[in-house]
Amino acid sequence: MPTFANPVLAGHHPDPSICRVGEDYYLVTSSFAYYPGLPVLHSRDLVTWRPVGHVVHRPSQVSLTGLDVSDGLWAATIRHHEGTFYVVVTLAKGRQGSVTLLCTADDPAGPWSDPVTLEAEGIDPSLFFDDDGRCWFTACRDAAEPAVTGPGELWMRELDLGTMALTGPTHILWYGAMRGAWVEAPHVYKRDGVYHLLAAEGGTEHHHAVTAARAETVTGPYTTDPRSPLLTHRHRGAAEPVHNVGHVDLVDTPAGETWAVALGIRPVDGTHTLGRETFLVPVEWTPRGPVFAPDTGRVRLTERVPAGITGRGRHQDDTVRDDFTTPRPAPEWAGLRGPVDDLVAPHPGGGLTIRLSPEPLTSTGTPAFIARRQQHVRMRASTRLRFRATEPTQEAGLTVFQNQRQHATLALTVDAAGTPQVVLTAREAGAATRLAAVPITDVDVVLAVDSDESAYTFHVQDGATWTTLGSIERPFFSTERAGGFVGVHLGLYGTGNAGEAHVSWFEYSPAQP
Ligand code: 6LW
Repeated sequence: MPTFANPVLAGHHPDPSICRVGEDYYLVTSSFAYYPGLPVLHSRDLVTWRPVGHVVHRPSQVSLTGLDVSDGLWAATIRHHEGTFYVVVTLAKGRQGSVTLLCTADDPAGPWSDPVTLEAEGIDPSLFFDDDGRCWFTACRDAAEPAVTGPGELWMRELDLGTMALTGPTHILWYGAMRGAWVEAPHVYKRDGVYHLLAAEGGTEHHHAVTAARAETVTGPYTTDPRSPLLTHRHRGAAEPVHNVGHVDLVDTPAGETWAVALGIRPVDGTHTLGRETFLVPVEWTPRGPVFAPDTGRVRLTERVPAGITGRGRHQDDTVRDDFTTPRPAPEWAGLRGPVDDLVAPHPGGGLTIRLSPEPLTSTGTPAFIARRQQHVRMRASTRLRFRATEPTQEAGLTVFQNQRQHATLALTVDAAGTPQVVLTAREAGAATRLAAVPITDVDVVLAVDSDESAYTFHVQDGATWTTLGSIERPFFSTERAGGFVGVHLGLYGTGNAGEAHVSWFEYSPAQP
């Protein structure tokens, strides 16, 4: 039987939401303070995905300035109805929902509309289009009476598609199956005349789980599916390769199957650095409701392919070399909190120019920085960089970036006497530790970082000579250590009052297992 490898979207791709139009699948994931925001990916087979655009691609749509990397755009839902794509999303501040936004587009590659602000509290908004054309908005929020109902509640209001505003009464749908934990990530589906409400409970960490309720009428009353949780790895031991499974969205295929996209992580010795990733899980509808992974009850690293497609390798396991020959960096690259077009721009002759900015990586502004996800624990990221600093405050280089408080830099700069050098620095919670500095003879060098299960190791090639500056243990960059919701990114950056750095190429190379 042909198989595919999970996760189908490796590295930081949390909170997946999916819809299908004909033979085309579209998926969005959370992007937090990265900009452009809310990547939209396209697939014909559910296994191989290609980025096609972003929902947030103009700074006038959303301001992310001042936000922690793990705030910003959380847990969007994408739906298609009568020729229009709809995305609802939370803008989070201080780890709480602040505003709920709705954007629309005729083409999921964009352009997307300016957002409409919905009068909705809480997080994890979703839309359900019923057979009669009415649209129902759901989200989760703090429960009014947590001592009675548990901490969270799922609620619903109608969305008037003419005025793009919520209308009519608020319906409280459900408090979850487990009650002890917040209930979130609601999505409603209709099957054989029954409304199925799926949710996530237990939090996005080890206790994450998919639970369900059902109703005869869209607004309820909803009764708990007694099989809940329907999908979880909370009961699995440390040897289980995939953990934190939950936050699903369902899609029906033209071949008559149903599949779920789910969030999960791949920890190594109890910590994870790649972030929350997107896995694909088969679903079978039974009279009792959806059954996830009917053969095993588990999200597996190797799964049978959806009916109607042939097995294939993941192109995300290929080496990617970027010479920056397109007018803009490829959609895999993102900056922080706003456009960096003025700061980081492909050079007409190829390569990338980084105009140094005084905004440091430690700020909550928009530094001269672009990054792509780390998608494999074992990999090498390398870049050829030319930069002549005139003072030690000017630096350009490669960064292993978890967030503005937790990252490492391998920087080309000068010492106080003006001698070019490469410096390795680790930053954690505001404290910078200079781990190594090596003088170099040429200001055109290759900077490289290798990672594996134990560490990230940093190197420079100066002329024909490779020098290893040092290693930082892998858990330093983990979510367990740094907190938050994002995975490690590999970035190119330049900090300082003046100067330009030139990147000839960047290469990301997964090590073959
Ligand atoms: C997301 C929510 C969650 O909105 O984390 O804990 C939030 N669970 O479902 C950010 O990804």
